Amino acid sequence: MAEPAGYGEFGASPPAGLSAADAQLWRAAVGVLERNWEQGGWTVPSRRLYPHQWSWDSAFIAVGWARVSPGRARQELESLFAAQWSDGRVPQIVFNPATARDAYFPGPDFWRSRKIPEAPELETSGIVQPPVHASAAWIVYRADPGPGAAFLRRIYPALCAQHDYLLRCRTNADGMAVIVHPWESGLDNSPSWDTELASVPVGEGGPDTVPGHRRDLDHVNPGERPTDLDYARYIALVEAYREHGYRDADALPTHPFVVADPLFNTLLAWSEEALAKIARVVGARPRPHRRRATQVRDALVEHHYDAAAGTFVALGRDGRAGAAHSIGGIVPILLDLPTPILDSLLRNAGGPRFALGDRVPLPSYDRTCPGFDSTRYWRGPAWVNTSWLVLRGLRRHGLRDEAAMLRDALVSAVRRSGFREYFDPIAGTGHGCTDFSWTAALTLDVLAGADVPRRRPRRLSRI
Ligand code: 2M8
Repeated sequence: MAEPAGYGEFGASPPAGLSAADAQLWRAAVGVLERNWEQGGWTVPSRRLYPHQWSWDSAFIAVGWARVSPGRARQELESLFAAQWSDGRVPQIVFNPATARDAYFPGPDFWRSRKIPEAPELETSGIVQPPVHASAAWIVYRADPGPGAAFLRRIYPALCAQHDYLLRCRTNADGMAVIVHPWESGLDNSPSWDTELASVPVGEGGPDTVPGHRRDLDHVNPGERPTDLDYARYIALVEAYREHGYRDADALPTHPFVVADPLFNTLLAWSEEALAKIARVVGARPRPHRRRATQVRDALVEHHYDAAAGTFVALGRDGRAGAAHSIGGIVPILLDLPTPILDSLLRNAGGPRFALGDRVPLPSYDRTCPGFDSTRYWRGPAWVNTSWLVLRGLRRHGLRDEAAMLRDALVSAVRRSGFREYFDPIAGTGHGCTDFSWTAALTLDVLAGADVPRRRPRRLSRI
């Protein structure tokens, strides 16, 4: 399915017009992607901490490759979709057969995908990640429309199958896609999941016993990772889902964690919008995609907007709201929203909670909340991917000044601290692993100037 690499169509040289410092940053970012590229046609998020292919990482990474080598960008996405299950799900992890089976925990022996009839030949995990892939595919196409059109024709059916799976097997009564594991959110230990996770029964060894060796702790300071109790629950949730052969119809009625998440659904709606544009290129019908994008957006606004908090919140199965003021509540700015909601999101982003305008990108969690932890993973640190999504949203709404501030914050955090996995949103220091692929990839996109608003689009006053 994948075409030859074709590396270097655009070359590693920075685009004209960058300052000397930005040009240097550009070359360094390309160097990270180069070092993390695997011969099979995809990029590891990090050589040691994440030595396999991750689903939404590949989408962000493809956006970066598109600036340097659209051939590699296309390969990145196509190699991921080569591991799509026959039911349409795109797995969170595709295990690299050339990597030691115990290099990452939980690895292929834990997931046991070979036992699942719907799973592909390559071993994978059995859960998904946020569906940002169609949006990435569109960006990749736009970078190189010539060969990009054939790429879109190849990947369009797989992208549709990915979305159909979510809408067929994972949609709740509100019309929102649900996640069955915090790992599916991409924001693994966000305080948004604390309430739902608290009721997940843990294994026989006791609440803090992880049945396996946590490889992550060999590479990163434990104070910057989820706790053992979190991991005990993560493992228990996979076991509960795996027991049902990862079949949603069987698992979901009793599954202990079923959550509708604003970030996941925003990316679903955004990607449906992208599918509408892709459909036009490949000669398919855009309207069903536009309709779905609107339906998901409307459900999000109707059921997940917390007017008192001025942000979007996750909801558990019985409607219990997760903690407000996660970055996931601001990411819906990517969509067309009623003006009062857009204004509230901006107030939140610009106020003390998220401090847009500071020298660092947006924190993953409210800086003013007692649960905020500036260095522990998704409980506070600033991540480049979520800030990039907000940046795209600011650009969509023509918010030039805010977009410029966030762009500068992103670039200066990386310039100061390197291509780290995440950053302390107050001190600006880098944390987690080094040479992290999506940090490098999205820095390339930002440096290339995609954040400059081109037009002032219509704002919806009501839906
Ligand atoms: C992190 O998640 C993985 C599990 O998927 C882990 O902690 O081992 C998250 O940051 C996730 O969003 C990301 O896709 C993954 C790989 O970068 O790492």
